[in-house]
Amino acid sequence: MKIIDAKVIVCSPGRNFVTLKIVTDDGLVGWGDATLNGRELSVASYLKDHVAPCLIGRDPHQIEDIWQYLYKGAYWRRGPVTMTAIAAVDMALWDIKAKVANLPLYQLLGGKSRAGCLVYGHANGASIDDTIEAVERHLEEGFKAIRVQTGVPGLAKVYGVGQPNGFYEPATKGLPQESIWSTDKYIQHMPKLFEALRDRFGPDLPLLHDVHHRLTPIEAARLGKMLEPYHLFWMEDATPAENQDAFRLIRQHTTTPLAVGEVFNCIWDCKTLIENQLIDYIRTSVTHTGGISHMRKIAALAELYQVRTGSHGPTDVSPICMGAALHFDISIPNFGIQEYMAHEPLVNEVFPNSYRFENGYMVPGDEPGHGVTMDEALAARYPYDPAYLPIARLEDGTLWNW
Ligand code: GCO
Ligand code: MG
Repeated sequence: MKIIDAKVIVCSPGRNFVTLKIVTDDGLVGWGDATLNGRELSVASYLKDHVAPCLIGRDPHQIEDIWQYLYKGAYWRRGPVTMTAIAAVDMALWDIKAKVANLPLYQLLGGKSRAGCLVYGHANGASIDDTIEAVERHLEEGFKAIRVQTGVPGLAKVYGVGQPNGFYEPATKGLPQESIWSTDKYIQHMPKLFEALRDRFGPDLPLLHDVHHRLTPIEAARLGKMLEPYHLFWMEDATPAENQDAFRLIRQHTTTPLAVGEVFNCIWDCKTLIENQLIDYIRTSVTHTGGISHMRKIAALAELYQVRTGSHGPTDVSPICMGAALHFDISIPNFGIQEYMAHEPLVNEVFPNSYRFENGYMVPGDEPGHGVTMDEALAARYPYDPAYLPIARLEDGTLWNW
């Protein structure tokens, strides 16, 4: 069998997605997600101009060899653009291999290690009361684990906190918007939120919180300590993770579990944190971290240290990523939790899929492959529309960490 076409499709059914379609001479099609929020066209070009020509004529079964060819052969290794492009190829090739085998992809990855994948939804509100209502809505929908974000008194806008209906979209159309950030105001407010949540919902509900890289190491240590009485499932991205020694400092001060890695793109980004047991959950995703092949290596390394996975699953990766992620999640021994921000109905029409949310868990479909395809004709009606994440500044105008 040979690859005869590798086509890159950019579309924007409400938000931008980059998709790779690999076609074989047997008429099989494999789909990969290559969406890098706010930098979409760089991955589209990397794939179209530099990767696709190298794929034509290759045997799609040689997944590991093609992975190594793209990683080592490029000379320039790692980085979000490269690793997202390789991920899309990897996902599409696993999709094809599973279709040839006539099996759902998880069967090729070792079969099911669990009945379903625990997911967490996003509850957020401008005030603590609004946030409590958002948590109630999630419980009614069946969620068994919930990430909570809330507005901070004195700050006009807080990233991750949406409109009155609770929905938020990370990127906005046009150039990046700017908002003002105050760490002091934030840190003083957060314990009040979690105290109110525990009062209302009791001790059992798994609650997660995302700090979005905004704190210094000692501030993160302080917040982790302040939140200990409310025993979070995790505190995510407490500091920017380029300085990984920061996690040593945070760890020395708090038992609040730590999650990091949604902006990591390869195993080398994870190695120190995992081997030194400085984190509890690794948040790399199939789309941004080299695909299923590379994610399996990261999970295997993490398994040695009782670090579990908690993959990034925002609306800014396509349903193809969610489909592939669920086959990965259900198969590995050290799965922890999967983020699940449901896509808008139109996105699910553009990317028909068979995964299901059932009583707090997600399960992949059972048809051959990863179970997600694309309606190219529908996608063509929604051309690329630039959108960007917002930017944070301190009250004195200093550009702050994202
Ligand atoms: C999360 C993330 C998102 C990101 C977004 C960036 O935990 O889901 O932090 O909110 O900011 O995916 O593209
Ligand atoms: Mg996050």
